[in-house]
Amino acid sequence: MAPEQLIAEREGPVTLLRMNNPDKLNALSPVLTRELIEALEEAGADRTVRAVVLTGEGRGFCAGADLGTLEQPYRRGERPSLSAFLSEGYNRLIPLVTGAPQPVVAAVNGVAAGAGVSLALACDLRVASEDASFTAAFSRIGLVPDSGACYLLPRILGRARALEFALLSERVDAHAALAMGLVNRVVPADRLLQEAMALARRLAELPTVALALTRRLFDETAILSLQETLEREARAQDEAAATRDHLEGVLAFLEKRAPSFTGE
Ligand code: LHQ
Repeated sequence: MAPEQLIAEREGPVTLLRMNNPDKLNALSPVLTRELIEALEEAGADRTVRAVVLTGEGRGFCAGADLGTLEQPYRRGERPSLSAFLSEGYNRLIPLVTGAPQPVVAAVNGVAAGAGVSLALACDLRVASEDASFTAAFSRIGLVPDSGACYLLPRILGRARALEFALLSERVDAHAALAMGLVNRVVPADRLLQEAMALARRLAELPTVALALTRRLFDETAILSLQETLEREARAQDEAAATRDHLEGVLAFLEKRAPSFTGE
């Protein structure tokens, strides 16, 4: 069945995923969440996909959980379990981004709120349009940050800025987001996709296995001692060294030519 709320396109080695629920600023409805999970599983299983770009249609990147789905149960006085909701949805989605075998770039075209911020933070790099903005949103509805935000926010922003962002839920514009380190670069709105795709193509030419191992090491070693980190790095280095791309990188250097990496 064709996806209803996600447009998946392939441009050479890059998969472009466009969230397409624009009337709700791409809020993560159950349909969109499922379709993102399926598309990321598919990209993750395809070794010819060497980078993924995630963006939103319309004026939103992603407004977080679709609060409309809570309306009926809440009005009936029911309190469905949010932990069950998270386990089935966002807690499956986020690791598919942070653990993807290829780099994932967020092209943040508009507002990102709640789990939409978490989704952007889960990506390896964030390119924001000048029209983008960010708000934690969770505290405004009496919730705690979820979908990995409690792990990612303090690591990306530092504890003090992360707490300010999470507690106040102020709307931060693209330039302030750049100054805080929330995004990697800001570009004019009409160049966003072009810039994000160019970055993804650059990433797609790099040794894919080593890139994924680098990200995994950063995540795994965040809570380890230096000694444990040295051991993890050494083990991952054996994995990286077993790739064809490592051999190619070394030989290309010795032969004074540009390397041609294949992701193998
Ligand atoms: C929306 C949404 C939305 C539905 C805009 N849902 N329709 C939560 C609960 C359950 C399980 C566990 O996890 C979570 C995690 C979370 O993500 S909690 C955080 C959920 N997200 C929010 O609280 C954000 C709610 N949205 C907003 O605060 C604003 O819409 C933002 C700041 C994103 C944008 O503001 P504006 O630019 O002023 O746009 P707007 O408010 O006019 O929104 C445009 C439309 O989108 C509007 O519909 P309408 O029919 O009136 O045109 C909104 O109702 C709809 N929309 N976010 N999350």
